[in-house]
Amino acid sequence: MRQVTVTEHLLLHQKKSPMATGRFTSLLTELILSAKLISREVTKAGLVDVLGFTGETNVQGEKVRKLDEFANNVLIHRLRRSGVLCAMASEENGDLIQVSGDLPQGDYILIFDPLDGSSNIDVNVSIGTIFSIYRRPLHKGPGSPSLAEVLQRCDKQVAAGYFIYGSSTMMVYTTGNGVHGFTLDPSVGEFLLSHPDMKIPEQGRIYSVNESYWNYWDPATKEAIAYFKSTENALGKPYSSRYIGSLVADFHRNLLYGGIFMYPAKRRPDGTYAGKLRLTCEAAPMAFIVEQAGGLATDGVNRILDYTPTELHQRVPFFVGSPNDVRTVREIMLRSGSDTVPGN
Ligand code: FBP
Repeated sequence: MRQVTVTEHLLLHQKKSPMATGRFTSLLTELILSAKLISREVTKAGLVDVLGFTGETNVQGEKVRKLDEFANNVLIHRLRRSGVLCAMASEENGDLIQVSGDLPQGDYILIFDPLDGSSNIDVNVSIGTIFSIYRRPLHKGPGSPSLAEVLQRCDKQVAAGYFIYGSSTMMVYTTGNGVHGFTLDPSVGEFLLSHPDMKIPEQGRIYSVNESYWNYWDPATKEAIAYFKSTENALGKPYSSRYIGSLVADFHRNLLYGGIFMYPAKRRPDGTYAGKLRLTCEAAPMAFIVEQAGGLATDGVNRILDYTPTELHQRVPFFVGSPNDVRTVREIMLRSGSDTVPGN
């Protein structure tokens, strides 16, 4: 296959995608440089002092890992200088990250999870960086965007993607014209097209969920998980159980093989239910990608892309993958009247 770089791919798709403007290309170029710097640090993690914790605690109340902080700093530093952003938001930062006045600005908004799969960071298991891009709504006057301008309906994303740092480093992204995968060739330092026009199989054969939370799920959720383990399902035999504990890695495998990743809502001490994964920097970008690949993404019932975030770090129950499987979960949740799903 002729070697096609990301920039070339964007230019090739210029006609089809209003996104392929020089400004978007420079945004993607800075994201790609950041990912190369993060990938280099991840691959030599055991040799340099980037394993373990920084001693800080992030806005999620989680202890910050050195590699997470490294990735976050690299992305903020590089993207601030892209000249095409007006604001950023990171899973690691409580508030919006403003692109200060003396640097050229643009009208793109970038939301990202600098290093997804934090429980796997220090143990050489695949992790990733997730990104989601919006345009600033038409606005009057100078000044940085307000939170309301950033928290747009999730189907307003103009691009989304992830980098996966695994046996190879890959980039998978969409601008609304299908999903395309590129593999980093370390010998030339370029991401080259390796998976054009990715499509998720209609029918899955893998289910990915952390079953240790069984006792925190509501009956409808348990019924849905039991479906994938039973012999009475669409396959006529149990789906294969695979759970890496890195959303990017579990999602990527299911995108290629067909399957469903689930992070259902868990019951909290006060008896209410809540999801774990963040809507803006995890669920929404993965939902845009999977739908562009022919799949579906819901909170069990409602389409993730129909959500309008109410806060930057809002969490949602998340079910994503092959359409037949996500639809099945929805039917079970509606039939059993799950009270974990907003508005159900
Ligand atoms: P981070 O972005 O902080 O890593 O959190 C998200 C995540 O690690 C996902 O990648 C993964 O799917 C999930 O949390 C694992 O959670 P759990 O350990 O509860 O199964």
